[in-house]
Amino acid sequence: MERSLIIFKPDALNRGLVGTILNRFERKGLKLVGMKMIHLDDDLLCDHYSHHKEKPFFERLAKFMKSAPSIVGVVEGNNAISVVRDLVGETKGYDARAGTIRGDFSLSGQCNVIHASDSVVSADIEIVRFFKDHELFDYEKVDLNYVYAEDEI
Ligand code: FUP
Repeated sequence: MERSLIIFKPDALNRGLVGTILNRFERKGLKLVGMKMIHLDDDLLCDHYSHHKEKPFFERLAKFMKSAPSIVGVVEGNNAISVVRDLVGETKGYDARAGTIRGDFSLSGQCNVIHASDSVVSADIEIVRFFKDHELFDYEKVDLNYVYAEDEI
């Protein structure tokens, strides 16, 4: 099973959308294996957004991401990376399709409420960046046999 890092960004916290967004992942059948609140700092942001560091919007993005705490989580499931990205939608809220999280809750290219890992390689790096081993939990989710067929587990 794959794991994806998700970040509920400062706009999700300030707009009271954390529970609503988490519900989208839970009702899909994804298993929550870790979650905590953190205040992102410059070191974490430079690592996490290293691909944007030279972009003109980076300073503005960093200011936004430091403006309030975020909630980071890890969800697990079959094909979790692409499943979560599909639930999340396109980067810019005004481009994202209705029915996706960003499509339903964001109108912005910056304040787009949620981050999700974009590949297995990124997920591996991002999960280690935000979580220590003991902060991730292995447990048997009781609905497993109703979320998946026997040969999918
Ligand atoms: P995504 O993987 O969909 O989060 O998209 P990116 O990695 O390309 O972008 C990361 C974050 O940078 C976005 F969530 C918001 C911010 N961003 C901007 O503020 N302006 C832009 O033009 C592009 C991205």
